[in-house]
Amino acid sequence: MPLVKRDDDPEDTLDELLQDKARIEELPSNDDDAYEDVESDNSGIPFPGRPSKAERRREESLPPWLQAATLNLFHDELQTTTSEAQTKVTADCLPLLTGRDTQGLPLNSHGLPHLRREQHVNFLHSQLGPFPAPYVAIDASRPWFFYWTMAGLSILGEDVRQFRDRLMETVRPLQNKTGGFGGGHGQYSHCAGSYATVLALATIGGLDMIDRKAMWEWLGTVKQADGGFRMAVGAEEDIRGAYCAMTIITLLNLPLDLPPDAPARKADLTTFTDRLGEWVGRCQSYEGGIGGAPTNEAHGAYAFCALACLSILDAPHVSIPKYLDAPALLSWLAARQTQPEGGFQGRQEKLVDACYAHWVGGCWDLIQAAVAPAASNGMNADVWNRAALIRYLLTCCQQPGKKGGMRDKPSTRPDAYHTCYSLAGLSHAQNHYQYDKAAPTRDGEKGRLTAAFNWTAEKATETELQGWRIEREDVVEFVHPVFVLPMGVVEECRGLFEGVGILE
Ligand code: FPP
Ligand code: K
Ligand code: ZN
Repeated sequence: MPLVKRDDDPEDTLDELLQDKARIEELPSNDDDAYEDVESDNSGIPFPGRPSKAERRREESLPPWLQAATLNLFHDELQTTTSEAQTKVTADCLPLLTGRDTQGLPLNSHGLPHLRREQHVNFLHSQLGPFPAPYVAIDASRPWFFYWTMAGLSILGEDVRQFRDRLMETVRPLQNKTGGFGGGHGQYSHCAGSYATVLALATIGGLDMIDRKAMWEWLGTVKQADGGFRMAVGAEEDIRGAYCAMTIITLLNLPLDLPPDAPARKADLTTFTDRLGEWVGRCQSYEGGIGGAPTNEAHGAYAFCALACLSILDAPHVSIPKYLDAPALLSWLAARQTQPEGGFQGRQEKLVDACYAHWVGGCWDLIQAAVAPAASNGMNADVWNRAALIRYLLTCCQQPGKKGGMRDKPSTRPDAYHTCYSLAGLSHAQNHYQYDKAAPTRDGEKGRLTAAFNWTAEKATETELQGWRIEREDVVEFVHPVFVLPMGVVEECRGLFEGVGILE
């Protein structure tokens, strides 16, 4: 952050600035009473927003233009709807982050709440339905509920195969004869509904109920001449479509060749991947982040779609720098972690939200594999704060009481979407994911995109867990960095249709 000088005193020279810098460096940073306020609140968690006495003394000894308030670290002098909303969120979060208010949750030895596994499992079970009448408004999102619940339960370590028959019966009417899945019975096929259904079916081992040939043909109707994908025939073309379509193609091992009748063939495209990387590249905005479509505002959810889509096309260190300004994206992503909350916001000047623990938090494995490959111990490359994200999720986003589930932020109610993506975000923060450049392709995989199958996962060390103030029992399962599924499920999918054409 640039140090903006606020008083317009022309007398201040570079010499003075340097003297102030020297003074700051001399100030005690670790004196004995630095944490006295923290000790008194008994949580053992360093306070992110409220300064200790020593910090206050240090702050007061600084020239006014270097003080936190001047630098807008804590408050914006200009009151706007945006700044008021931010102030309120910070006020809601601080007591939870610092352990002043533990919401009655059982705490670990560091003073952080334990992960409420059992309650979150129960909450996700409740999200399988039946639902009260107002849920009709999200009828078209039914496949998402299948995915969020199956993925969320899996990340918590539950065996979801118990839902196999029930889920297959439920999604059967959603599959259209012309290929793909709609959001509900009788609805047109849609990339989002198809993606969520394919992923949910994958978790329960139910992919063979899919008509792969029809899916391939339907996807051919949404591929566009400019390289991107529409969400449905005649619907918006955006980067969700690109990620969803490439995920479906890869997991189901559909041919990369466009079907003979695909409209994009008229523009001389012959495969699903033609012009796709270039189209994704066009979604990068002047901010460095990724918009939903070319010229749109950058948003974290779309950054994940872009990085994951490129990581399907090829190895991340090949495809990401090829189509994106990766350093600019890295820098944009790094600015999305909010303080003092510690979670991620979706875009500039907006509020922290737990779902971005995945949409932004899931970008790190992908982009770091491209531009900041980890040291051999795999732990030195982070440009984000894992401990802060973990603390935000455990303290601010777990619904207290019997109900369980996870929420966007303390002022909101838990839902299946935030529960799933909070848990996925927790998994990104608590575990290590590496792209294995040396991973071999297998016999029978010629012509298939295999890059996304080359990820390995590793648990954190005891020292890391200490540093993040969590205990082993609160660590969740691995999630695949590209497909957001259990690692084992992806491995199973890889083998399932290996060498199986679409006419069989
Ligand atoms: C803004 O909502 C949100 C967006 C512009 C994008 C949302 C998209 C996703 C979460 C997922 C897309 C990915 C797939 C695979 C379907 P807002 O203005 O309510 O939130 P904000 O204030 O946090 O930006
Ligand atoms: K939001
Ligand atoms: Zn959210």
